[in-house]
Amino acid sequence: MNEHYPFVNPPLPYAYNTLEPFIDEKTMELHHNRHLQTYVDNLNRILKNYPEYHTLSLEGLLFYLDSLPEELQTPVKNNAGGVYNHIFFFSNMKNPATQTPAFPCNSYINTVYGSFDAFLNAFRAAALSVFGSGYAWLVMDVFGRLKIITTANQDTPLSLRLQPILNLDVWEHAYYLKHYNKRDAYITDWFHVIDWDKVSRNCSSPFPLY
Ligand code: MN3
Repeated sequence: MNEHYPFVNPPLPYAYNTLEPFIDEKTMELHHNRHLQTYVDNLNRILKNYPEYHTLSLEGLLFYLDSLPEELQTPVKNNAGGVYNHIFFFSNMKNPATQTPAFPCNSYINTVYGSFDAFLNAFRAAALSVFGSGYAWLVMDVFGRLKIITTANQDTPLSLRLQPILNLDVWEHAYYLKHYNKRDAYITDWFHVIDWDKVSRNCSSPFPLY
């Protein structure tokens, strides 16, 4: 994730069919091999003639979005965001997965939401509330407080100075082949493949200040 230009599409940390029957093989293949690949290719094309930014990481590009030349801001937001959000999403899934968070993540969640089930309900409601394309996120602010937010398109919490802990892609391409237009059924299936071991580590990792 800390690589810089030219960016590459890292292989998934599991096979395309690993998340079956919750998320189908064809969806994972198209999502990784076509959707994410397109964002990687576009980002490299956009940055090609700006060598001064070739040492910046994905996180750096997104964190410092406002400092980039104006003509780069929207294309970098969309495409570096598309790369970051997808790699993060793919890296937080596993099957079979640990179904509950570990300490201290579970304790943070209970403090804010009362219980793990209440957290899942709140996350589901947020994911259902995204109108059109975007993501639901669990993030941590600079004071270590957890929060559920939604973002449109390929916007990222990094640009809001928030640390990503967990995200769910609710663009239709993430679920349409298997779940058609039933986002709620997709969310229920996705709950089975959240890698809570990994997410719990995200809770404890330092804020990516650049
Ligand atoms: Mn997607």
